[in-house]
Amino acid sequence: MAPHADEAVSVASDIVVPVVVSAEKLQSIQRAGPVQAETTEEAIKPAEEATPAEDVKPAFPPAEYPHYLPTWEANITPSPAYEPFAHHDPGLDADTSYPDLLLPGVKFTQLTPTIGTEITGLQLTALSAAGKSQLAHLVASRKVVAFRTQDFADLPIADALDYGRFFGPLHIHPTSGIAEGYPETLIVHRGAGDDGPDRYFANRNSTVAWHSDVSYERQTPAVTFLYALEIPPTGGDTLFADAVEAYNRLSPAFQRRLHGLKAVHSAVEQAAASTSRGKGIRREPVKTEHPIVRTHPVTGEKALFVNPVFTREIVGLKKEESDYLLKFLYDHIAFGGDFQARVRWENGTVVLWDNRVTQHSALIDWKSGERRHLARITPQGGPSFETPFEG
Ligand SMILES: O=C(O)CCC(=O)C(=O)O
Ligand SMILES: [Fe+2]
Repeated sequence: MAPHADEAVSVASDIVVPVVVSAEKLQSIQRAGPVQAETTEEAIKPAEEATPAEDVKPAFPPAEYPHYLPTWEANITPSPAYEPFAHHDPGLDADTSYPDLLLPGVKFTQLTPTIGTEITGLQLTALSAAGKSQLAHLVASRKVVAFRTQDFADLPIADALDYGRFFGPLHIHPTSGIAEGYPETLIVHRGAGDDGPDRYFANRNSTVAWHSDVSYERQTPAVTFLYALEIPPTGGDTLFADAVEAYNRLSPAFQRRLHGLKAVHSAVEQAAASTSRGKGIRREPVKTEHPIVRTHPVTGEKALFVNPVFTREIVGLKKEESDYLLKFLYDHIAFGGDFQARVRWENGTVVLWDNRVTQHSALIDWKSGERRHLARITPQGGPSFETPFEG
């Protein structure tokens, strides 16, 4: 499945630039499949474009949230991989009638039957601890929830991070751009006037890259926050797939076969891609085995947990068998328009998804040159686990 191109092409959530690497380096980073890096700014943005000053192009206004522009630390020394840690999912404590969410004036709109809810009339920043626990349960159940007209982006960054910490210890991305001084942020940014898509589409057909964030970690992200800072008038929606419904659509015979299988997820290629662009890494890359059918700790639902960005192989199968089965599962999720939701961003939108039971993809589909700028906060959950096939 690995492409045999002259370039390693990385897709980011916000901008796309082909990255030319040596054939030798290519071999070391190209086992992954069509997309080498997670959809993060650092994956494609040339280093010289990373500074706020150069981000201001004459025809476009400066960033509205300059303190959130992406930066990279100079000369970082990688920390050791994360050690295991205890995690109590706040969704376990929730009153599932959602009394703190379903308040007068609050409107819930279901985007599709199984995945996606849009909420208006409720400020996230007004929620008590009980409300946040209900939120964790709601996000696990509905998979992705979009809150409109929020004041979250205007909080001091330290306060936004404290909010996220309620849901789990915050992940520090090994390679992404961060808001200066805040390594627990991940910045998604396509600069104003950037022509990256034109260069990318010269060689590729689509920017779609389904993934679950940093699925190579032993304790992968749980409820994840992405909030709009500046959004183009049209374009740059985000696709989400319901990995529980993807599992449920399979025949019992196929489900049974998947149970007990584990797949390897790898950070190695993402780290190599960052190093090849002259940027350091914040943590040593890891490889982790996760069950292919993963049970959610709060809802008990089973989800398919393999993705083409980070999953490499199925443990115990020969290469052709593993490639064949993984390709089927990737295609099944990618083609599942009848278990996907598409979130349209607006200024003030905050989107929460549960990375254990969903996959998502950025879309780089606008060529008008407007800036697209978002920030992610990534609470981590407990280790993955599987519960037996029930028939
Ligand atoms: O830019 C987007 O729409 C999504 C980016 C992404 O994959 C992420 O923030 O995890
Ligand atoms: Fe992502």
